[in-house]
Amino acid sequence: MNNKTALITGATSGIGRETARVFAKNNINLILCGRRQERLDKIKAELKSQVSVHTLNFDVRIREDVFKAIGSLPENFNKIDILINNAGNAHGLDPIQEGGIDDWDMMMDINVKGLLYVTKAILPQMTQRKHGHIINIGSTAGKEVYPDGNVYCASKHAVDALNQGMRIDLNKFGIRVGAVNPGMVKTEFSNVRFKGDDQRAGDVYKGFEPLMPEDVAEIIYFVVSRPCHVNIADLVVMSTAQASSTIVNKEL
Ligand code: NDP
Ligand code: 8X3
Repeated sequence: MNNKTALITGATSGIGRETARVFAKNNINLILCGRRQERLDKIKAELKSQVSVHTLNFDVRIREDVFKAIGSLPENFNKIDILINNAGNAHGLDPIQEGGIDDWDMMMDINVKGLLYVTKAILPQMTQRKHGHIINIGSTAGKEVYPDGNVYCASKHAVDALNQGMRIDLNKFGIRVGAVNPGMVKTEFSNVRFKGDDQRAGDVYKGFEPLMPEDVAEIIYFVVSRPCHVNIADLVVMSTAQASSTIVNKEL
């Protein structure tokens, strides 16, 4: 994987940050994106002795900022081989009749439109070079719908559809497109979903062994390190204790 460059959105936490660490260990140069500058600085300081690291601070919801940030990449970072569309989150867990419209806007704007903006900004150099690998981080919530998950599940079903659509449209350029769809992973995901109610967030992962972000990062590296003729198109991974969005064995 020497001399490859990956851009990871949502690299300041959870799955994105662990993916950055695993990629660095495997000599993949990094463009790390997020909104929390102090976290970007910290992860850059941690990894820069292993690989070249560039950070970009932008909100994936703000179209102009996405294009400006990606357009600002210096020469040595502007050929992106791997795009990890990871930035995303859930806001709230409410029945549809009680859901907050601001929460809905955030999920659709970040998980769907943000992913599209970043992809659109990066694709020209991939299509021109007829080269690239895009990994869309979906979710088991993009494969099934669970009670009160309505809009988050819709946003991840949209990622599932876009993953298929991108793969079809980019096929003629030889660009690989695939999704990694995790079940429950212990990250800041639930802290964000429950708006800083850390007790409620912690309870989500109590009584069973959930996936850790490292587990997903290792899988993402496996996917991107396959030979060029191999494209893992769609991968679902859950902890052993989890059988579906709502069935979790707490007696293992
Ligand atoms: P975290 O909350 O730990 O990380 C989310 C990342 O997304 C952060 O780095 C955050 O960075 C970034 N992000 C959020 N909003 C924006 C925004 N508007 N603009 C730019 N970056 C943003 O959660 P996870 O690591 O768990 O989530 C990563 C992905 O994995 C998401 O797409 C999530 O839906 C998906 N996923 C998570 C699962 C889980 O159970 N944890 C299971 C299945 C899928 P910053 O705040 O610095 O901008
Ligand atoms: C995150 C997994 O089950 O909390 O996408 O929606 S779940």
